[in-house]
Amino acid sequence: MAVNELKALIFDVDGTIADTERDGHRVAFNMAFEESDLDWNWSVALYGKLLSVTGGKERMRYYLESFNQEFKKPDDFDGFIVELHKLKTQHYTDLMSKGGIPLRPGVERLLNEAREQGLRLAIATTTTPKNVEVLLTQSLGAESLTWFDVIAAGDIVKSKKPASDIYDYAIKELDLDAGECLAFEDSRNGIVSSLGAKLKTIVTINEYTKEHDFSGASVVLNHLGEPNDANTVISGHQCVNNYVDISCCRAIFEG
Ligand code: XBP
Ligand code: MG
Repeated sequence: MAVNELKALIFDVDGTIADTERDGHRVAFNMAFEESDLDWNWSVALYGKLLSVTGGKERMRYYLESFNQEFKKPDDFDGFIVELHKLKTQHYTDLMSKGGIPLRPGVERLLNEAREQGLRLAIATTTTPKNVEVLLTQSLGAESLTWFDVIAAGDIVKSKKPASDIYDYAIKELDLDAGECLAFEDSRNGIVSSLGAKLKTIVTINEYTKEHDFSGASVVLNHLGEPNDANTVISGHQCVNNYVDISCCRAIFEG
Protein backbone atom coordinates (compact mmCIF):
# COMPACT_ATOMS: atom_id res chain seq x y z
CA MET A 1 0.00 0.00 0.00
CA ALA A 2 1.37 3.41 -0.93
CA VAL A 3 2.30 5.46 2.09
CA ASN A 4 1.29 9.09 2.05
CA GLU A 5 4.02 11.68 2.24
CA LEU A 6 4.13 13.95 5.29
CA LYS A 7 3.30 17.45 4.06
CA ALA A 8 2.27 19.51 7.07
CA LEU A 9 2.60 19.82 10.82
CA ILE A 10 -0.43 21.17 12.71
CA PHE A 11 0.19 22.54 16.20
CA ASP A 12 -2.06 23.14 19.15
CA VAL A 13 -0.99 26.25 21.08
CA ASP A 14 -1.89 26.26 24.78
CA GLY A 15 0.12 23.64 26.61
CA THR A 16 1.83 22.44 23.41
CA ILE A 17 3.76 25.36 21.93
CA ALA A 18 4.00 27.08 25.32
CA ASP A 19 2.86 26.33 28.86
CA THR A 20 0.38 29.20 28.89
CA GLU A 21 -2.45 27.95 31.08
CA ARG A 22 -1.30 28.29 34.71
CA ASP A 23 0.73 31.50 34.50
CA GLY A 24 -0.94 33.08 31.48
CA HIS A 25 -4.63 32.36 30.96
CA ARG A 26 -5.41 31.64 34.63
CA VAL A 27 -3.76 34.86 35.78
CA ALA A 28 -5.53 36.89 33.08
CA PHE A 29 -8.92 35.46 34.08
CA ASN A 30 -8.28 36.42 37.71
CA MET A 31 -7.23 39.96 36.69
CA ALA A 32 -10.45 40.33 34.68
CA PHE A 33 -12.52 39.10 37.63
CA GLU A 34 -10.86 41.53 40.01
CA GLU A 35 -11.24 44.44 37.63
CA SER A 36 -14.95 43.58 37.30
CA ASP A 37 -15.40 43.53 41.09
CA LEU A 38 -16.13 39.81 41.10
CA ASP A 39 -14.89 37.82 44.08
CA TRP A 40 -14.01 34.84 41.87
CA ASN A 41 -10.46 33.56 42.14
CA TRP A 42 -9.22 30.57 40.18
CA SER A 43 -6.49 28.74 42.10
CA VAL A 44 -3.94 26.56 40.32
CA ALA A 45 -5.83 23.44 41.49
CA LEU A 46 -9.31 24.71 40.57
CA TYR A 47 -8.03 25.80 37.17
CA GLY A 48 -6.90 22.21 36.55
CA LYS A 49 -10.52 21.11 36.93
CA LEU A 50 -11.82 23.99 34.81
CA LEU A 51 -9.50 22.99 31.96
CA SER A 52 -11.82 20.07 31.26
CA VAL A 53 -13.82 22.64 29.28
CA THR A 54 -11.95 24.38 26.44
CA GLY A 55 -12.52 28.01 25.49
CA GLY A 56 -12.48 30.90 27.91
CA LYS A 57 -16.15 31.87 27.60
CA GLU A 58 -17.24 28.24 27.85
CA ARG A 59 -14.91 27.77 30.86
CA MET A 60 -16.48 30.69 32.77
CA ARG A 61 -19.96 29.28 32.17
CA TYR A 62 -18.78 25.87 33.37
CA TYR A 63 -17.30 27.48 36.51
CA LEU A 64 -20.62 29.09 37.37
CA GLU A 65 -22.61 25.93 36.66
CA SER A 66 -20.35 23.59 38.61
CA PHE A 67 -18.35 25.60 41.16
CA ASN A 68 -20.24 28.83 41.90
CA GLN A 69 -23.98 28.27 41.66
CA GLU A 70 -24.67 31.04 44.20
CA PHE A 71 -23.64 33.72 41.73
CA LYS A 72 -26.65 35.76 40.63
CA LYS A 73 -26.45 36.02 36.87
CA PRO A 74 -27.12 39.45 35.33
CA ASP A 75 -30.09 39.78 32.91
CA ASP A 76 -27.81 39.96 29.89
CA PHE A 77 -25.70 36.96 30.91
CA ASP A 78 -24.36 36.28 27.39
CA GLY A 79 -23.23 39.89 27.07
CA PHE A 80 -21.69 39.77 30.54
CA ILE A 81 -19.60 36.70 29.59
CA VAL A 82 -18.51 38.27 26.31
CA GLU A 83 -17.38 41.49 28.04
CA LEU A 84 -15.59 39.61 30.80
CA HIS A 85 -13.80 37.53 28.20
CA LYS A 86 -12.75 40.64 26.25
CA LEU A 87 -11.20 41.96 29.44
CA LYS A 88 -9.45 38.64 30.03
CA THR A 89 -8.05 38.67 26.48
CA GLN A 90 -6.77 42.21 27.04
CA HIS A 91 -4.98 41.15 30.21
CA TYR A 92 -3.63 37.99 28.59
CA THR A 93 -2.22 39.81 25.57
CA ASP A 94 -0.70 42.48 27.87
CA LEU A 95 0.95 39.78 29.98
CA MET A 96 2.25 37.91 26.96
CA SER A 97 3.55 41.03 25.23
CA LYS A 98 5.81 41.51 28.25
CA GLY A 99 7.37 38.17 27.28
CA GLY A 100 5.96 36.20 30.17
CA ILE A 101 6.03 32.66 28.81
CA PRO A 102 8.72 30.96 26.69
CA LEU A 103 8.12 28.34 24.00
CA ARG A 104 8.46 24.74 25.18
CA PRO A 105 11.72 22.84 24.46
CA GLY A 106 12.23 21.92 20.83
CA VAL A 107 9.33 23.94 19.42
CA GLU A 108 11.34 26.70 17.74
CA ARG A 109 13.92 24.21 16.43
CA LEU A 110 11.25 21.93 14.96
CA LEU A 111 9.39 24.83 13.31
CA ASN A 112 12.66 25.96 11.70
CA GLU A 113 13.54 22.45 10.55
CA ALA A 114 10.06 21.98 9.08
CA ARG A 115 10.41 25.18 7.07
CA GLU A 116 13.91 24.28 5.90
CA GLN A 117 12.62 20.90 4.69
CA GLY A 118 9.59 22.30 2.88
CA LEU A 119 6.91 21.07 5.28
CA ARG A 120 3.93 23.34 5.70
CA LEU A 121 2.79 24.61 9.10
CA ALA A 122 -0.62 25.27 10.61
CA ILE A 123 -2.20 26.02 13.98
CA ALA A 124 -5.39 24.49 15.35
CA THR A 125 -6.32 25.95 18.72
CA THR A 126 -9.27 26.83 20.88
CA THR A 127 -7.75 30.08 22.06
CA THR A 128 -8.56 33.55 20.71
CA PRO A 129 -6.61 34.53 17.53
CA LYS A 130 -5.07 37.61 19.22
CA ASN A 131 -3.55 35.32 21.86
CA VAL A 132 -1.78 33.25 19.19
CA GLU A 133 -0.51 36.37 17.47
CA VAL A 134 1.03 37.82 20.60
CA LEU A 135 2.65 34.52 21.63
CA LEU A 136 4.24 33.98 18.20
CA THR A 137 5.26 37.61 17.78
CA GLN A 138 6.79 37.81 21.23
CA SER A 139 8.70 34.53 20.99
CA LEU A 140 9.62 34.27 17.30
CA GLY A 141 9.11 37.77 15.87
CA ALA A 142 6.18 39.23 13.95
CA GLU A 143 7.32 37.60 10.71
CA SER A 144 6.67 34.16 12.22
CA LEU A 145 2.93 34.65 11.66
CA THR A 146 3.65 34.16 7.95
CA TRP A 147 5.29 30.79 8.59
CA PHE A 148 1.84 29.30 9.15
CA ASP A 149 -0.38 28.76 6.11
CA VAL A 150 -3.40 28.49 8.40
CA ILE A 151 -3.99 29.85 11.89
CA ALA A 152 -7.27 28.22 12.89
CA ALA A 153 -8.30 29.63 16.27
CA GLY A 154 -11.12 30.40 18.69
CA ASP A 155 -14.67 31.01 17.50
CA ILE A 156 -13.83 30.32 13.83
CA VAL A 157 -15.65 26.99 14.29
CA LYS A 158 -18.87 26.42 16.20
CA SER A 159 -17.75 23.51 18.36
CA LYS A 160 -14.42 23.75 20.16
CA LYS A 161 -12.18 20.82 21.13
CA PRO A 162 -12.82 17.94 21.84
CA ALA A 163 -14.90 18.32 18.64
CA SER A 164 -12.72 17.74 15.57
CA ASP A 165 -14.01 20.89 13.83
CA ILE A 166 -10.90 23.05 14.30
CA TYR A 167 -8.60 20.36 12.87
CA ASP A 168 -11.06 19.59 10.06
CA TYR A 169 -11.05 23.31 9.26
CA ALA A 170 -7.23 23.57 9.30
CA ILE A 171 -6.82 20.51 7.04
CA LYS A 172 -9.39 21.86 4.60
CA GLU A 173 -7.73 25.28 4.49
CA LEU A 174 -4.36 23.60 3.85
CA ASP A 175 -6.08 21.78 1.00
CA LEU A 176 -4.59 18.50 2.23
CA ASP A 177 -5.89 15.19 3.52
CA ALA A 178 -5.60 14.22 7.16
CA GLY A 179 -3.34 11.40 5.98
CA GLU A 180 -0.73 13.97 4.90
CA CYS A 181 -0.50 15.83 8.22
CA LEU A 182 0.79 15.26 11.74
CA ALA A 183 -0.73 16.96 14.81
CA PHE A 184 0.92 18.08 18.05
CA GLU A 185 -1.21 18.14 21.21
CA ASP A 186 -0.92 18.22 24.99
CA SER A 187 -4.33 17.24 26.39
CA ARG A 188 -7.13 14.70 26.26
CA ASN A 189 -9.54 17.19 24.71
CA GLY A 190 -6.85 18.04 22.16
CA ILE A 191 -6.17 14.47 21.10
CA VAL A 192 -9.85 13.57 20.94
CA SER A 193 -10.14 16.49 18.52
CA SER A 194 -7.08 15.60 16.41
CA LEU A 195 -7.88 11.88 16.33
CA GLY A 196 -11.47 12.77 15.44
CA ALA A 197 -10.02 14.53 12.39
CA LYS A 198 -8.07 11.29 11.64
CA LEU A 199 -4.68 12.84 12.33
CA LYS A 200 -1.72 10.96 13.69
CA THR A 201 -0.74 12.83 16.82
CA ILE A 202 2.38 13.47 18.89
CA VAL A 203 1.57 14.37 22.50
CA THR A 204 3.83 16.41 24.79
CA ILE A 205 2.43 16.36 28.31
CA ASN A 206 2.56 19.11 30.94
CA GLU A 207 1.76 19.42 34.65
CA TYR A 208 -1.96 19.81 34.03
CA THR A 209 -2.26 16.99 31.49
CA LYS A 210 0.27 14.36 32.63
CA GLU A 211 -2.45 12.03 34.00
CA HIS A 212 -4.74 12.33 30.95
CA ASP A 213 -5.70 9.34 28.84
CA PHE A 214 -3.71 9.57 25.63
CA SER A 215 -4.85 6.35 24.01
CA GLY A 216 -4.63 6.71 20.26
CA ALA A 217 -1.53 8.93 20.35
CA SER A 218 1.36 7.84 18.10
CA VAL A 219 3.79 8.83 20.83
CA VAL A 220 3.57 10.49 24.26
CA LEU A 221 6.61 12.51 25.35
CA ASN A 222 7.53 14.79 28.23
CA HIS A 223 8.59 17.40 25.63
CA LEU A 224 9.98 17.54 22.09
CA GLY A 225 13.56 17.67 23.36
CA GLU A 226 16.69 19.36 22.09
CA PRO A 227 20.09 17.96 21.06
CA ASN A 228 21.37 18.93 24.52
CA ASP A 229 18.12 18.19 26.37
CA ALA A 230 16.94 14.64 25.61
CA ASN A 231 13.25 13.93 25.98
CA THR A 232 11.60 10.99 27.70
CA VAL A 233 9.26 8.71 25.79
CA ILE A 234 6.27 7.83 27.97
CA SER A 235 4.75 5.58 25.33
CA GLY A 236 5.17 4.90 21.65
CA HIS A 237 7.95 5.44 19.14
CA GLN A 238 11.47 6.23 20.42
CA CYS A 239 13.24 8.81 18.25
CA VAL A 240 16.79 7.79 17.42
CA ASN A 241 18.22 11.10 18.55
CA ASN A 242 16.24 11.41 21.78
CA TYR A 243 14.63 14.54 20.46
CA VAL A 244 11.92 15.06 17.85
CA ASP A 245 13.30 16.23 14.52
CA ILE A 246 11.72 15.98 11.07
CA SER A 247 13.10 12.50 10.38
CA CYS A 248 11.58 11.40 13.68
CA CYS A 249 8.27 13.04 12.66
CA ARG A 250 8.40 11.09 9.39
CA ALA A 251 9.11 7.84 11.24
CA ILE A 252 6.20 8.47 13.60
CA PHE A 253 3.96 9.48 10.69
CA GLU A 254 4.81 6.32 8.77
CA GLY A 255 4.74 4.07 11.84
C1 XBP B 1 -6.95 25.93 25.03
C2 XBP B 1 -8.05 26.52 25.76
C3 XBP B 1 -8.22 27.95 25.71
C4 XBP B 1 -7.51 28.79 26.68
C5 XBP B 1 -8.27 30.09 26.82
O1 XBP B 1 -7.29 24.60 24.66
O2 XBP B 1 -8.84 25.85 26.34
O3 XBP B 1 -9.56 28.10 25.97
O4 XBP B 1 -7.42 28.18 27.95
O5 XBP B 1 -8.42 30.73 25.62
P1 XBP B 1 -6.47 23.85 23.53
P2 XBP B 1 -9.58 31.82 25.39
O6 XBP B 1 -5.01 23.97 23.90
O7 XBP B 1 -6.92 22.41 23.64
O8 XBP B 1 -6.79 24.46 22.20
O9 XBP B 1 -9.86 32.46 26.71
O10 XBP B 1 -9.01 32.79 24.39
O11 XBP B 1 -10.80 31.09 24.86
MG1 MG C 1 -3.64 22.44 24.42
